[in-house]
Amino acid sequence: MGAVTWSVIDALARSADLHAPQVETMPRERLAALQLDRLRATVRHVMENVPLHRARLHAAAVRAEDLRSLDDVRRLPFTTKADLRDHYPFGLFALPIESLARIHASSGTTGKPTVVGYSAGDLSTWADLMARTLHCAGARRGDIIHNAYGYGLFTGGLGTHYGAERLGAVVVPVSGGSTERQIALITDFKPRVLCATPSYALAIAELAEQQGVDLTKSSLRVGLFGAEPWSEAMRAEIEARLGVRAIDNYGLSEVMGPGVAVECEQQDGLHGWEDHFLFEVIDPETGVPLPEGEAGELVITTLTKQALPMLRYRTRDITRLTTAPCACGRSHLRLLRVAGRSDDMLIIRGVNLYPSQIEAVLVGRPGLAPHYQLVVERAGHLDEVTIEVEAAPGVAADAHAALARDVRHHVKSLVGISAAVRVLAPGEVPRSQGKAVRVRDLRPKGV
Ligand code: DLL
Repeated sequence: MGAVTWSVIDALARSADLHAPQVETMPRERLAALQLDRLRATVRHVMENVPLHRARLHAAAVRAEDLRSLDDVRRLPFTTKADLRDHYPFGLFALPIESLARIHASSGTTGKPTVVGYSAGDLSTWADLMARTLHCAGARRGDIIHNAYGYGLFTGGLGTHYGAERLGAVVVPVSGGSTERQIALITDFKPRVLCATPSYALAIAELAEQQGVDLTKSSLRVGLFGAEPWSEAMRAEIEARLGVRAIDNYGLSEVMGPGVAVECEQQDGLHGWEDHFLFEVIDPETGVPLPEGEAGELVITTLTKQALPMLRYRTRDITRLTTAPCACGRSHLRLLRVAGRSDDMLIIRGVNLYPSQIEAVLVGRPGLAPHYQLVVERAGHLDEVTIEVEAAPGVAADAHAALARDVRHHVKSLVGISAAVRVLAPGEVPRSQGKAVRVRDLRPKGV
C-alpha cells in the first residue's frame, strides 16, 4: 500500500471517536462518585469473602458504609506482594476456584510465582479495558495487530489478544521469540500495530536491519510498548527504527495485567482507567499518601474485580499523578512514565539509581548501540556498578576506550554516580524476547 493511502487511513483513525466516549470523558466529580460506589462494593465483597482482608478491616475498624469520600481510602489496609505469596496459590481469591475462568502467574526472581485469577466477568472487563487501551494508543477496528508479547502465564500475550479481538481488530498471536519469523510475518501480513516489550521491539528492528529489511517502510504505524521501564531516549530510537508512534502502556498482573494505563496521542503521561481502578501515590518509607504531582510509590485499589479484588495494592512502581486536563479530552488522570520499581533501585555510594536513568544517557549517544546491562558488585562495604554497553555496528575496537570515557563522564555529570564502563562489540549484550534483564547483580546473597 502506498504512503498516501496510509496517511489517509491514519488521518481517519485520528479523527475517529473515542472507544468509550461517555466513560473516557466523564466529568471528574461523576467519576469520583462512581469510584466511591464501587469502592464500597469492593470492601463489602472482600469483607464477605477474603479472610485476610476481613481480619485487617476488623482490626482497622472500617466498614464499607464508613467510607464517605474517596479520601477515606486511606483508612483501608495495604496489600503487598508478600500477602499474595503468603497465601499462595489461591488464598486471596474472593470466589471459589471452580467458578473462575482463568489463572495467570508472574514468576518472581525468587520463590513461588504470584498467582492471579479471573472470573468470566473479570475477563470480559479486561478485554473491554484492553480494547479501550489499544484504541487510545491509536489502534482501530479492522487493524491487523501483531502481538509479540509472550503467550502463557504472563498476562501480556493473552491480555492484549482478547483486547484486540474485542476492539474488532485482526490479531496475529505470534508471541515472543523467533525474531526472523516475526520480521517475515510483519512483511507479509502488513500489520498496522505492533505490541511488544520495548526491548524486544528493538531486537526485532535490529535483526530486520541486519537482514536488509527496512521496517520504517513497512505497514507498521502504531506500537504499544510496556511491561518494563523504558526511557524517552528509547522511545526516540524505536520510533526512528520502526517508523511507528511508540505508545507506553502500563499494567501489572496483581491488578489485572496490561490495560491499566496507557498514553494517548499526546504522549504526555498515561491515562489510568479510573472507572475500574483507584490510584494513589504514597511515600514508600512511611506509607503516607503524597499530594498530586509528587513522586512516590503507586498504590492501586481495584474497583470492579470479582475473583481477586485488591485493596491498596503496593505496586512498588515509582511515578507521579496528575489530574490536569489533557488535550485529548479524556478526563482520567495521568501517571507519569514509570521510571522503575523501588526494588530495582540501586544505591551506589549513597546515590539512588534506576537503570532507566543510565538508559537515558546511553541510548542515542553517537557510537553506541541501545543495548546495555548494569553489573552490580560489592567492593568492601560499598556497591559498585559497571555499565556494559555495546558499540554501534561498524565502530572500530580501538575507539571503545574513548567511548567508555565519554559515557563515564556523562553518567557522572547527568546521573551523579561514578561507574566503570565497558564498551562491548555488537551482539555481546544478551537480547530479550520479553522483559529485558537490565541488572546483573553479583553481590553476595542475603547481605
Ligand atoms: O508486565 C503487564 C503488562 C503486559 C503491561 C504488557 C504492559 C504490557 P507483570 O509481569 O505482572 O505484568 O509486571 C508488572 O512490570 O509492576 C512494572 O514494574 C513493570 N511495568 C509494566 N508496564 C510498565 C511500563 C505486566 N509501561 C510490572 N513502564 C509492573 C514501566 C512497567 N514499567
